Amino acid sequence: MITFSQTVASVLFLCALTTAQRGDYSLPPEACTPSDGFGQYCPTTCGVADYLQKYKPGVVKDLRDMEEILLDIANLTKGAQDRVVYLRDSETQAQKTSPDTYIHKSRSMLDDVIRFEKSILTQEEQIYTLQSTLAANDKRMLELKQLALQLDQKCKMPCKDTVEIQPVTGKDCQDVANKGGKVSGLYYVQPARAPAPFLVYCEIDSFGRGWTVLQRRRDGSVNFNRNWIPYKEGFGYLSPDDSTEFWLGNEKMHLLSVQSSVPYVLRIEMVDWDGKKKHADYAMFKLGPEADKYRLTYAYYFGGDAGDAFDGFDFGDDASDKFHTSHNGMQFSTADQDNDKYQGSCAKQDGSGWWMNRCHAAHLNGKYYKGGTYTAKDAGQHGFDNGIIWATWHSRWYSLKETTMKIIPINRITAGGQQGGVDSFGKGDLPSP
Ligand SMILES: [Ca+2]
Repeated sequence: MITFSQTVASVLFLCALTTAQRGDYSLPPEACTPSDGFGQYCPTTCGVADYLQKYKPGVVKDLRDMEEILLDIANLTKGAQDRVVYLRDSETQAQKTSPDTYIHKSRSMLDDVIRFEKSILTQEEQIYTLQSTLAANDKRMLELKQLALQLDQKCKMPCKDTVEIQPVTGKDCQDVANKGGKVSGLYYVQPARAPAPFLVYCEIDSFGRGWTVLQRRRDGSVNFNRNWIPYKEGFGYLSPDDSTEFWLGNEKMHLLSVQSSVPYVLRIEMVDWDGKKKHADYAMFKLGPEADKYRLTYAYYFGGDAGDAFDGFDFGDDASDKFHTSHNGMQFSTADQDNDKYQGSCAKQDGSGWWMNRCHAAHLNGKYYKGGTYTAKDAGQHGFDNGIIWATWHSRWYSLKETTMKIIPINRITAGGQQGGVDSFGKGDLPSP
C-alpha cells in the first residue's frame, strides 16, 4: 500500500516537473522543432511536454480521486490492522493470564465446531431421508385416498336398494302377518319385554302364517365357531331374500319365546346334499334367561319326518348314549362358557355354540362340510363329530347342506286346516325314507 502511494507521488512529481518545464518559455521555440530523425509521427521532447500539458488536468484529477480512494482503503486497512493488533494483544494477554485454560478452551471450541459441523451434515442427511420418506408417504396417501374414493363410489350403488325393510311391526312374525304383513322379508319386531325393536327375517306363507326365523345355514359362508357374546347377541347376516346365514341371538330368542301365554312351536327344517328335505317340530319351545344360560326346554316332539334327535340317539357306543346326547333341558355352551355335562368342553371340541349335553345327537351350528360325508380326520385336531348333524336322519359323520330354525305360536301351526298343517312342509317332493 505504501509502495503504491509512493508510485502515485512519483507520478505527481513528474507532472509537476513537466509543468515547470512547459512553463519555462525561456527555452527557444526552435528547441521544439521536430527532428526529422524521429519521423513526422514521433513526438519531440516538446511534443511530449505538450501532450502531458494537454492531458495533465484530467490525469491529475483522476489521480487525486484515486489517491483519495487509496487513502480511504489505507485507512480501512489501518483500522483492520489495528484490530488484528488489538486481538493479538488480547490473545497474548489472555495467554499470559491463563495460557492452559485458554488453549484448552480454544481447542475444545474448535473440536466443538468440528463436531457441530459433522452433526449438521448428519442431520442434513437425516432430514433428506425424512423428506424422501415423507414424499413417499404423501404419494401413498394420495393413492389410498383415490382407492377409497373408488371403493366408496362402488359401494354406493349396490348398497342403495338391497335392504328393504317392511313397514309392518309386531311382537313376532305371526303378529306381523296378522297385521297385514304378506310377504317374506325383513321386519322389526318387539317382543313384550324387549327394551327395543330388532330386525328379524319373517317367513310369511300363503296361509297367513308368520314364522320368525332363528337360525339359517345354507352355504357355509358364516363362521359359527363363536363365543358367548356373539351367540347371545346374534351374528351373520339377515337378508330380505333369505339368501344369507345367521344366528338371531340367544337373548332375542329368549325374549320371543317367553313373551306370550300362547306357547311356540320350534320347527327345524333340513336339506341334505341330495336335495332331500325333512323337518322336526317341538311344542312349547322356550329359551331360559341368560342367568340360566339360555336353557333349552320344550314339552314334546310335535311331529315331523326327520326324527326326534333332540331326544338323543343311541349310537351304539354306550348304553347311555341316548341319555347323554339328549338336548331338552340343556344350558347353552360356547367355547368360552362350558355349561355341558361332559368333563371336557363340547363346544370347544366341536367348534360351535349349542345346548350341549355330552355332547349331542343334534348339532345344527356345527362346521359346514361341503358334500355331506366327512371323517374324524377332516374334523381337525379333536377328531370329533363336529358337522351339522341330525342323527335320527343322517349319520353323525354326515353334515347337512341347509338348516332353518323358526318358531310360530302353536295355535297357528294347524291354522291353515289340513293343507296348512304339519304335513304341508315339503309335501310332494319328499320321498318317504
Ligand atoms: Ca364340560
